[in-house]
Amino acid sequence: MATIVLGAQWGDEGKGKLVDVLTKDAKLVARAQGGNNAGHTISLNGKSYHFHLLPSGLMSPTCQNLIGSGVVVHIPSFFKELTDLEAKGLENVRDRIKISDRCHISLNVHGLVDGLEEVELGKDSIGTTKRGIGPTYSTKASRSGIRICDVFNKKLFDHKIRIIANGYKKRFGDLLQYDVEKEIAQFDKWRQELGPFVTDQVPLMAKAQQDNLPILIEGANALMLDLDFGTYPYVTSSNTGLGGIFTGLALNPTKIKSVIGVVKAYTTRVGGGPFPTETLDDVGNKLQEIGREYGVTTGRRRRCGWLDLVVVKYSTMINSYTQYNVTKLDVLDTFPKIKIAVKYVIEETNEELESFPADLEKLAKVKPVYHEMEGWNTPTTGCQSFSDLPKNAQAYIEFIEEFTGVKVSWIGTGPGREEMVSR
Ligand code: 2SA
Ligand code: GDP
Ligand code: MG
Repeated sequence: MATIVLGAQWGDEGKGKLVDVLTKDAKLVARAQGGNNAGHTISLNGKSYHFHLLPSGLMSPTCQNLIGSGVVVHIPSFFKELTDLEAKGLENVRDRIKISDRCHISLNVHGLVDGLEEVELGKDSIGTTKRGIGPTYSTKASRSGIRICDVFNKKLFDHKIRIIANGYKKRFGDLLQYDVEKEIAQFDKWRQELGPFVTDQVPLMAKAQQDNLPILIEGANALMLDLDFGTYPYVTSSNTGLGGIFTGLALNPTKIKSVIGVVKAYTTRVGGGPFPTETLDDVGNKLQEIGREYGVTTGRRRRCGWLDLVVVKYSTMINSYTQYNVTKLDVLDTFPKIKIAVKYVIEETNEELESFPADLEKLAKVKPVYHEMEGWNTPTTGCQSFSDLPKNAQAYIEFIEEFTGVKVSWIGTGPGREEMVSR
């Protein structure tokens, strides 16, 4: 049976930590979408482990891991991440990771083009991670992409990469400082080393499901960055919602045990795009500082604001969460008053919106309506059970449950593996 972990807001909710907590019961941990734009941090015994492209299931020494076919793979980053994790003391990582032969390759040229496209957009830039995610998925959709299986056919690979390079050269001219022959030579080096990691994911997933193995699926990025349901065009280029799990893995929908929505106790966003509850005052700065809200991949400062239940409810309608993990509750420990957005209104017309709007111009005019609650002014870190939490913190969690109709089964009270209240 499969457990799916998905981000319910704009990412960095703490999915990696929940995956780490649940990995002890899993035999296979799989990623289905995104690439090395993701950044999942796991803290254990005072050490921090960073995952970008690899599944966080590598933390458990007994767990097999899979990079599913919907993921875009930057090969140098794959090897660098393996080496970094080994240097931190994780054992047998190379024996516990497989990559689907259907994954598309993210080339160095895709990363360069990502940067040039952002410059072209000027003030409207998306604020991408510049990891080449958008260009790689564009190449895939335009049917000129290179898949992992193509790497092992040198003639085909060299032909395809030259076509991609030529196309970009025509578009960007001298702005594109890229030597295709150098990247071809790098692949000549990687080819042999890559071989043992590559697998046909379809029978692997089928067998795991036939054998009823506990499978854990790790979402990357989050619903509001979904290519179809997010704040388009300020999104990433994959389906980060439930749909992306099916296109990126051969998963039997009747074998899903739960879909866990990870909800940060406040909201953050990294990069450009609308963010109705963003607070640029002291509250935003305090959340940013206490929550240590910096991008794991790019080091960028994350924008911060109060919890937005309009977003969480919208996300829930799309992803059908069976449970939530509310994370970083401890970050709110010292706030005397805490606000939660419960609806949006457009002030000039007094129109109340039913759901999160598609139209960004409309979204720019919305004013969140807040429900204000008393803070708890008591540390939550170290609480072992729900009843240990201060009464006002319990009320905060219960408010989320009543508003959305979804049970909060885990509450994060610190970055460490043990700093998690289960109910
Ligand atoms: P991209 O690079 O094409 O996927 O960027 C498109 C948008 O998606 C956002 N995005 C992210 N948002 C939050 N966290 C992400 N991962 C890293 C992290 C980000 C970092 O864990 O901190 O280190 O900056 C992530 N990846 C992509 C991105 O900001 C754009 O808004
Ligand atoms: P992900 O992309 O959803 O996996 O999240 P990130 O790893 O990018 O960002 C979450 C950050 O918050 C990481 O640095 C985690 O170590 C940290 N974190 C996760 N859960 C908690 C929590 O409950 N409390 C605190 N204080 N930090 C947490
Ligand atoms: Mg992250």
